[in-house]
Amino acid sequence: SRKPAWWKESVVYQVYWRSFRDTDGDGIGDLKGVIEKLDYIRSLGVTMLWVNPFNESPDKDNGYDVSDYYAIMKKAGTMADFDRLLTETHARGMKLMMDVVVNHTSDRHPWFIESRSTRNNPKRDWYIWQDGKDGEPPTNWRSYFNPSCWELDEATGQYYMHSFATEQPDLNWANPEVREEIYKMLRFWLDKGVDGLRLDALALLAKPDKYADAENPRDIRYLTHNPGLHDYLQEMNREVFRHYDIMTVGEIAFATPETGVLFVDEERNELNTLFHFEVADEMPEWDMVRFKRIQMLWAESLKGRGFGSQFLNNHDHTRQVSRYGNDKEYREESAKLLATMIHTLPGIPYIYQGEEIGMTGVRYETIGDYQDIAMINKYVEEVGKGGDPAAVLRSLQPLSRDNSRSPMHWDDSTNAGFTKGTPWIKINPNYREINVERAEQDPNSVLAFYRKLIALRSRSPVMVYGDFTDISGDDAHLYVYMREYDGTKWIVLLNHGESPRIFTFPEAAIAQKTHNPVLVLGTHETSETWNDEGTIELRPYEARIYEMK
Ligand code: TEU
Repeated sequence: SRKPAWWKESVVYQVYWRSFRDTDGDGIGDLKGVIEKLDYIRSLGVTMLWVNPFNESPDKDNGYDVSDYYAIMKKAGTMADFDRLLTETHARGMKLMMDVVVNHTSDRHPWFIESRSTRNNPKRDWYIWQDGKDGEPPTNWRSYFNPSCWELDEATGQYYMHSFATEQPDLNWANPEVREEIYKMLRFWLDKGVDGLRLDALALLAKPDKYADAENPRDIRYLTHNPGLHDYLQEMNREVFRHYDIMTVGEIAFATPETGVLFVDEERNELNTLFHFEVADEMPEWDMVRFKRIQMLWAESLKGRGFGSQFLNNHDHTRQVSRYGNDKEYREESAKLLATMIHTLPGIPYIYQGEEIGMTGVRYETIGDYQDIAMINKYVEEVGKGGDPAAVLRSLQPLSRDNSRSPMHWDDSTNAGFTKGTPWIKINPNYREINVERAEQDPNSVLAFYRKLIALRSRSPVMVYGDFTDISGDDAHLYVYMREYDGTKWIVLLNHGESPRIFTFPEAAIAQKTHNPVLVLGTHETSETWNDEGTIELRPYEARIYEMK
């Protein structure tokens, strides 16, 4: 995995277009809005945009329910807008990554409409249909968004499977016609010049080989990593990926260091990179010791074999400064510290829109203000079981996907400069304080820091290809590691916490400064390094990167 490749050097900026910039006043962002802001995105120094799904869709799950893979959602714009977005992105030296949803379609997709029409329709087998068991669903499996992944189709008397919402029936990947149709669709977009694919919910493509009850239905791992999955990915690579100079990243739920490497091992010809969720899904709040262990195990397992990703938030996960930093007294400091960490750990860094100005999670007052289908379904389920509505709402707020879906803050004008209409989802009231315009005027802003960090990567191969060694052990707040590549040696020091802390280097050689440490970048002004005893004091949420000259 040391072999240089452009995609390994990527810094990706995720654009949740419906919440980015609205140009036509309907309250929903659009592709024209993304085009309008391309110079801003370019100014960050990122190399690639990941744009969330914009295919035609009834929009039950914000575009993750596609009804026409060859058309643009009307809310997003037209095919001409898309073509211009691609050209304009390329004209600025950046690449475009599309988000493709191939595990399921919308229930309004013509394939599904045909499939459900009669039991002997030629497309019946394009989805997963099963008979019920004694008037009950075929199995006790849950879906991500509902108590059951099975929905009875009254007309034909069978159940179809949906791993997500009822309106998102799962495709049957065991059927070669389905696979060929998906490959054809991918080629259509790649032939247009799309440079990358973010492949949604990939771990779910292969279904369990037996339709039998799960022992613990709440742990939905059984929906993922089933036999046949890697055959599909190798076929997809053979049929599509390898014929284009692209970057592929798979969303692989429940990937572990042992199973994850199988998706990205360069010898296996499946995907370039993956997202795993050991942090975003499985670490509810900051846990430094656990985080270090996760990083170390992934670094060990990917070393020399494949490439991973680094992210702490996206459109499904609460904003990182609120969840993993301190969005009150240390909002700017902790936003910078988390950024330093994500950009200096091994793997491709992802920035979710608004993260670069330290946007925080939202708290809407009523369930009616929330739009996230996952949250709303969970609310209905819990209240239905007798939960107190106010308590249920409170329990769902911290991790609601809407935390990161509230619109981007451009300036302090009405609706944060996002729209002249009524926004589809409420704006976070703190936009007057946290917005791009204001950040642009402050040389010490989070935004200015992101620009420095990203520029640093473009001239520092050590950030991309460097070996990684954690030298901080199990310290619960300090994270200190080395990156080394081709004679360049870096030491990154991070103090994740609200009090000053002293770090003592374990290794005598480093402590004795056999090299001269030069500060490459830091979150705070400083002229000191470590002293002769090999100790160094870091302020709350301070991060420093040293090069050993
Ligand atoms: O998410 C899939 C998914 O499994 C997430 O719900 C989960 O939180 C996690 O990140 C993976 O373990 C994708 C999309 O990102 C999400 O927005 C869609 O709702 C979902 O697929 C269905 O298409």
